[in-house]
Amino acid sequence: MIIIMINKISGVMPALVTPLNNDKINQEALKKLIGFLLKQKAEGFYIGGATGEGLLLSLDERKKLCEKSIEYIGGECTKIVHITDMNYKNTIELAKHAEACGADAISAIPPIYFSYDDKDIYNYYKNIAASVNIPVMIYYALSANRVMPTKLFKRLFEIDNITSVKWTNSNYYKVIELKSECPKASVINGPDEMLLCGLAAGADGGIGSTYNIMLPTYQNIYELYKKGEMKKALAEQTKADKVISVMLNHAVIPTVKLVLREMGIDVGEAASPQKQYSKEEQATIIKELKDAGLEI
Ligand code: MN9
Repeated sequence: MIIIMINKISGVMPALVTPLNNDKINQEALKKLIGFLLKQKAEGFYIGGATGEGLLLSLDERKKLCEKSIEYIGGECTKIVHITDMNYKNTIELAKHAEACGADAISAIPPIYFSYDDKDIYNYYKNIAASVNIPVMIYYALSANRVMPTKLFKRLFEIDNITSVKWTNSNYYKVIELKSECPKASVINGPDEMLLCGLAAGADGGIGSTYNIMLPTYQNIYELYKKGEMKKALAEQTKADKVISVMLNHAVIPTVKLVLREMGIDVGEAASPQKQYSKEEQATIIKELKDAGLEI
């Protein structure tokens, strides 16, 4: 039996945007974006998830994204690679590939659109976990999944290398329950607009799309929360939420990409078939974001 050494996943980690050029990875911009976030002391990265548009990319591009991101990030930070594909064989191939590339963990969501019962979800994760010798993070996003009861999480966390969950869901009552029933589980907050709520419920960190453009704000929330300075933490969360409100009125990924381009990192447009804003729309959105307090 292989013993897996597992450090608890924690901290403030951007859900890395994938720089694209005609739906192909722009390696130079990827290096620049990672450098930009490392300079701001990102503790880890979530690669090729919803924000990274993994499900919209070809298998070859996803592998390249994984290889290059891990190479550019280097050894210090936590590297979590999202590996779900709509096709199960591809999922396992991506899981093994991520492990071979040096990922610290893989993350998966049951293929979106279809419906599953608890047994299907249990088997899905059990088989993925058995295919690698690195930790697995459950990606729990209600927009794509059915509700997973705490008893299902409990059974999943009995599997040695299932160690964490990315909680993209606003039910923090369930986070409190999960943390108390599964002490082993590391819970990573998904909704950026509620990082502080997640931390207050016991979350061990956060992963988010808007961390690409406001990382220091989320780091402040995390540090202030740890020091017990809740009023200041709430002020920082409110600052972030004003910006997020503007983004939610448009479309989050195309808007994050627009801001990064404005900051001088040419991450290109969101993958097809997502929105491409006209010049006028871009100017309006940037103005709204600046008015909401975003420093660009
Ligand atoms: O988990 C992201 N969730 C999704 C990460 O993409 C589904 C979040 O960072 C959101 O984009 C963000 C805005 O709602 O909270």
